[in-house]
Amino acid sequence: MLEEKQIETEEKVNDDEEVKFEKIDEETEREQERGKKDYSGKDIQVLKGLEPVRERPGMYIGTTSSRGLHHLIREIVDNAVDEALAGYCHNIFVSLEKDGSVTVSDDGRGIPVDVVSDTGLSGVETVYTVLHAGGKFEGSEGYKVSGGLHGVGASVVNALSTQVNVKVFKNGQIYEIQFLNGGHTQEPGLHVVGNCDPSKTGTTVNFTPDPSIFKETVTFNYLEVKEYLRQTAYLNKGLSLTLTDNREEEIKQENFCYQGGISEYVAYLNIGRTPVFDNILYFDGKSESVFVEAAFQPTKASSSIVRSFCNNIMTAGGGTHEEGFRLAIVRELNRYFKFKGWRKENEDNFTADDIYEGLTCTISVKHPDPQYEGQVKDKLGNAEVRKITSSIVGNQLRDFLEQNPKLGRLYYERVLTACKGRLAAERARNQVIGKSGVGGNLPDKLADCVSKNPEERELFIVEGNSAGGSAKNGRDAFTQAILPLRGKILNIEKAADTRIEKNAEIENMINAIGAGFGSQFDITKAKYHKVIIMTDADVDGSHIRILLLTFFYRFMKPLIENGYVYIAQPPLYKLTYQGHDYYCFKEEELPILKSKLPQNARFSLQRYKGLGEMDPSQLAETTMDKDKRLMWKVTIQDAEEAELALTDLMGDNVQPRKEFITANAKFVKNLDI
Ligand code: TSJ
Repeated sequence: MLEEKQIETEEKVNDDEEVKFEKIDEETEREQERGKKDYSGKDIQVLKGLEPVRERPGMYIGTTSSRGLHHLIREIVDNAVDEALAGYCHNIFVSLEKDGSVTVSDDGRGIPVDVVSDTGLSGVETVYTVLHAGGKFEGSEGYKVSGGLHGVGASVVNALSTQVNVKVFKNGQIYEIQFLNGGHTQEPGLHVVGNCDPSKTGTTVNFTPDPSIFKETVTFNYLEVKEYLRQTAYLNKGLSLTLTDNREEEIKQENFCYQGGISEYVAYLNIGRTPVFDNILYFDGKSESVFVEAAFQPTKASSSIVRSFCNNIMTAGGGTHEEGFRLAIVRELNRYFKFKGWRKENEDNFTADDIYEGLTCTISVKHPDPQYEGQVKDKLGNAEVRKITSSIVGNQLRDFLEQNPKLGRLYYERVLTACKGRLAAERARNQVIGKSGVGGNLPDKLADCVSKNPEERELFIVEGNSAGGSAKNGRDAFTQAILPLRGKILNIEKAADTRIEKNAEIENMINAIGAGFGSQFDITKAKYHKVIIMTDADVDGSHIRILLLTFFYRFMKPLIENGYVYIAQPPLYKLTYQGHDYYCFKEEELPILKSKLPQNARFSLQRYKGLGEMDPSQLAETTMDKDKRLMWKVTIQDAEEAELALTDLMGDNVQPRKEFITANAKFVKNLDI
């Protein structure tokens, strides 16, 4: 699946400030260009249109990394999907070619070839040379629910390609047009190159991404394209998408076509989870030009999976469609459970958390005028969608439950289990927190820092008492706090939610961070904006890191999501030469350092086996000093890997376990090479 959450953040920052200078530069550069080359009138027009895209590709596709490269395929495929949404296209083919280009073709009506009055160009040329041209010549039927992250489309792909070739099969004729070097139309423009069977219609596009734009890579990743096509197939039931890889000797081809649409998507997401019952509930409907589909199935898993989309674009930030769905199922299930007498009138309603535990759902809406919100514009904002989704899902769920009381009962039992777990956890938490409100008492072992500003406060979680002592003596006591952990912390894989805070080490961390844990965790109360795990660069250290990461992932997830969790990287070697100390953080740095010394230089080398071997000043200088240290910010992916690694660590056989940690966990690899 193409995940877009991070795309926009990087390059959009400070756009406003730069614009003025950009404009001037752009203008002078264009003057120079004109002087240099003899462009035809048409070329200049095209250049003017697409030049901004080449100058600031990030503005149009978010990033020029590998992710942005794959976005090109998406932009083109989305056009063909639009044709499928309009009901005219049933098959889409995507081929990764040997020469580095991509071919996308469909069996739709073919892009219009007639002249568009607005632009004076053929439909095909308009689509490819005018920014935001999409939808301008839309037919009368239906609305355009064009996808595309930024809704920009084919012209942007053209601007960022060295070559684009478009063939349209229509009216028994084959039309062709070629663009070179970022959108320069080649003479004779759109022209007829032959005849075809009048029943054959469609569009075929071949393009080659420009390596001077996509500096990181112009190689498409089969798996990434595949996941996007798979997702698109789930979201458009019955639409067939075929991916072919022509780049290797052995040609690879896969087809995705799901008659079950988003219900089949739920089944796919639930591979490896145990459903409460076999049925996947599916509801759909249309109101005020908004089409809503939702499919869901409860499982015995502890986490929920929610995938939502608007116009086939994933809305990772959720939004009004997710809210409407949630309102509907929480309301209707509670109403039904009480109506049945399973839940007594005087008992509390189940919370959304109870009802969502283990739930897998996909929600897809089609909206003629979607509004996206949030920093990365991945949250659906249209307010009316909340009510529309809620009433469509609510009414149909009500009918479904009335007709399927057995499934209703199973659902009730699942929700009751979740509720009991939640209440038990709350009781346990109250016992711990009890007397002194959130966070309980500060742990005795914590050497806190002086500053009261969470933004500059750092909490070092340090393995072992001796290292803890060094860290305490070497720290900057104004901003750096030390919490030593003794021995192995509780293995949370085994511990139920209710037992978790009974463990002294875990309790200490919860109290030191001061923001609660689990569903009650409140990131705004976190007393440190950097929580730094400082463990030895050996296998035991790796194990403790895995446990800590898994703990944060399960019980303080926002801490990771907000980028507050770090792993300190202590050096592996200290080389002393002529009274100066040089530290190596990675194995491969050592030979490089040695090669820089004069021949026959006399130096001494110390290999650090653990944090405990460093004296306070060394530790402070190498691992804690804000200017010199090497730290690694933990991502959700890291934590997920840690969780997986932990699951595999649970066997009783120690040796394979150790091998596993060393081989599989990325954060271990980075440290232990
Ligand atoms: F735009 C594009 F180049 F990215 C592209 C467009 C790429 C691919 C692979 C397919 C398409 C495309 C466009 N397929 N089908 C269409 N259909 C139209 O553009 C079209 C056809 C007829 C009418 C009409 O009202 O008669 C309207 C449209 C938008």
